[in-house]
Amino acid sequence: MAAEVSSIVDLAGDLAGTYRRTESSGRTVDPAIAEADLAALRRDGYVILENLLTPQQLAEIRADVLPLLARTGRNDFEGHATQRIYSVLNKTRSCDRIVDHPRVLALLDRLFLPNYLLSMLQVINILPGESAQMLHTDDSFYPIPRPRAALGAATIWAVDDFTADNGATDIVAGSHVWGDRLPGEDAERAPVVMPAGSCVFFLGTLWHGGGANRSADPRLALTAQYCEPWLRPQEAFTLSTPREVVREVSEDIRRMLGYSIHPPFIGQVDGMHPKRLLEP
Ligand SMILES: O=C(O)CCC(=O)C(=O)O
Repeated sequence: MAAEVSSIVDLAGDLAGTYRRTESSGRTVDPAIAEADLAALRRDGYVILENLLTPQQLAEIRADVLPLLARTGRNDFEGHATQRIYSVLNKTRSCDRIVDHPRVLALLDRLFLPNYLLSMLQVINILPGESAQMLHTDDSFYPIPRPRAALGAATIWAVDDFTADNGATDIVAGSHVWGDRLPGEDAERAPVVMPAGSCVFFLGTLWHGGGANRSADPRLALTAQYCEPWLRPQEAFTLSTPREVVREVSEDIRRMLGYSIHPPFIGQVDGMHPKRLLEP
C-alpha cells in the first residue's frame, strides 16, 4: 500500500510499499551491553569487542583467504610488505559474520541513520618487516570540517592474535575529538593488543594506522567499514556485486550493500526500490 505524503516530515519516513525498511539484527544485542560499548566508544574513540568469533569461524576464514593472498601493496599507504584482498564478498562467504555481527550492528544502529551502508571490506595481511603505516582517519575524504560527528566507522578483526610487535593496528586514543590538529612524529600511537576473533571498533574520526611488524610471522586481519546512508561508500558495491551474490548474503548485508533506500529517494532505481532488481 502506498504511503501518504502530505508534509515534508512524511518524506523522512519509509515510503516503500512492497519492500519495507528491514530491521538490523543489532536489536538482538542486550541494550545494556550495546550502551556500555557506545559509552567507551564516545569516550576513547574506539572500543575492543573481545572473542566474537569461534575457532571454527577463524579456521574457515583462514582456509578461504590465505590462498587468495598474492601481491603486496602498490604504495606506502597500502604497504609494500602488506597483502590486501578487495571485493571479499565476491570471493568467499566465510567473512560475512565480519560484516554483519550483531554486536557491531548494535553500535552502528546507535551512531548512524537507518540503512547505513557498508563502505569497504578488505583482508589485510601485514608481513614481517613491514614498517608502520602513516596515521590517518577513515572519513577524512569526506570534505566536511572537524571537529564533527563521525560520518563512518570501522572495525578491524584479528584473525591472528594482535600483539605489541606483530603489526597490530595502532590507535591514538581520544583523537576522534580533535579539530584540525595532526598527529606529530611523537604521536601517542599505541597498538591494539587483542586475541584472535576479537575486533576493534573505532569512529571514522579516530587517528590510526597499521603497526610495524617486527615479528617473524604475518598478521592476518579483516576490516569492514561503514558510512551514513547519504554518503558514497569507498567500494562501489552496487556496481561490483553480482545479483546472485546479493541474493546469497544476509538481509543485513544486502541492506548495507545498497539494496535499501535512504528516505525519501536516495538509492532508488528507475523510481523503484532497488530490491526489485532481485525479483525473478
Ligand atoms: O591493518 C591495519 O591494522 C590498519 C590498516 C588501515 O588502517 C588502512 O589500511 O586503512
